[in-house]
Amino acid sequence: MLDNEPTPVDDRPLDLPAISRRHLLMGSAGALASVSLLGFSPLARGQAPATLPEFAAWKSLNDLIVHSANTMETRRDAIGSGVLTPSDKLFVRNNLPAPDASIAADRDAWSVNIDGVNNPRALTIAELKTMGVETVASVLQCSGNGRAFFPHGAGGTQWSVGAAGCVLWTGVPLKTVVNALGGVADGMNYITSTGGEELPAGLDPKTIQVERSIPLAALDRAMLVWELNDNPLPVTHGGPLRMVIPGYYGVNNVKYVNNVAFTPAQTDTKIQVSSYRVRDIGVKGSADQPSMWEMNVKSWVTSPLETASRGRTMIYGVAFGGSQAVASIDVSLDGGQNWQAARFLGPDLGQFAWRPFVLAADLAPGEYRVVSRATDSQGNSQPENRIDNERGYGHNGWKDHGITLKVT
Ligand SMILES: Nc1nc2c(c(=O)[nH]1)N[C@H]1C(S)=C(S)[C@@H](COP(=O)(O)O)O[C@H]1N2
Ligand SMILES: [Mo]
Repeated sequence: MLDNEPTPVDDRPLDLPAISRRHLLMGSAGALASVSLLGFSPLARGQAPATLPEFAAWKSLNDLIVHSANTMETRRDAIGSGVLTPSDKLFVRNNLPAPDASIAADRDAWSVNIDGVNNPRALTIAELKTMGVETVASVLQCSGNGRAFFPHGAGGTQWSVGAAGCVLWTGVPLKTVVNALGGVADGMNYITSTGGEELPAGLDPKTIQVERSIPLAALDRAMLVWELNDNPLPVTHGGPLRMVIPGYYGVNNVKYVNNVAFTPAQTDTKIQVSSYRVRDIGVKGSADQPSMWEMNVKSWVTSPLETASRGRTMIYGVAFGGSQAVASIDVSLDGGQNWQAARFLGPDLGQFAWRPFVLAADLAPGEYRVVSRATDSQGNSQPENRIDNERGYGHNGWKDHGITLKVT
């Protein structure tokens, strides 16, 4: 196994037999060192490694909870009240070991094959950069963000709130590329993106490859991205090139993308067919269940989280609409009995961005249950309760995301 997860493993597609670990270690000496340093050996739950894995060594350790060598989340108290998440605080989640840093040695030479268009061909980043460029702010969030709040013990990384961040992506809209290649071929219904990780030998690629299909309608927002927060996209986050689908869960944002195909049907990879499927507890994943595509409306308080002094307290949090813009945010200090409108803070970076919020509260000594509830531009509000499901996906219930504040 590649992760520190007990079985059933995670929202990742991997159920690798023990021998496969050896295949995965066959890479460069550097990869070998980083693997043995943090180990893919199981860590006891709650026992975090004290260091960052080599491929994410540039990250801010103090701002992260390191769940495993492949999974790091932003600490709730490190999210802050900023409009954007600094790259060194952004969560990391890899289903497969990250490729070697050398894949970004010559970024402009990275090539992506575009298929299922009228004039299919491969394009380098250098060529993509001549076709068009846009910047979008969007929330990147893992499907399992909030999994730790499911009482049935949903298998996988026990993310709290920090498997999410709001960042700037710069690249070319996929639609621009497709138009330059004669448009989408007839009869195509999905956009299928393939991750460029090297796959271990001896295993059926379908069971491990990160290849995801999303509805063709997402062509209006899809981007091929080479910058994160105004800097070259780190390999840690999918550089040199990544597919970004604003408003869609993290897994659809394929890193190290080397193939984009317009396809009549969804890919038959395991990560598409049976992983990332929402179903009742105890039920196996299958293609007839909803896939983790568009995100829903969500918010949480980020400060203060435990204690405050009596008097005026500024309560901060973040809110986003998911696939829609967020429209309003309410905060309750008594566990959801009474609600007050909070104020959005800072510039609005658009439909797919999150918005920090703040509520000024005058607090007498005592205990407060602080919860937040966002509403999107279509009038959808966060539900009170989570919808229980086998893998703990898509949790946007406001009750579980609350905090208990002691005011003295
Ligand atoms: N090629 C590739 N793309 C990938 C993954 C991966 O393992 N390989 N993980 C996916 C998942 S499950 C998530 S949540 C996001 C995490 O992105 P980040 O590591 O940049 O935060 O990347 C997605 N894209
Ligand atoms: Mo994810």
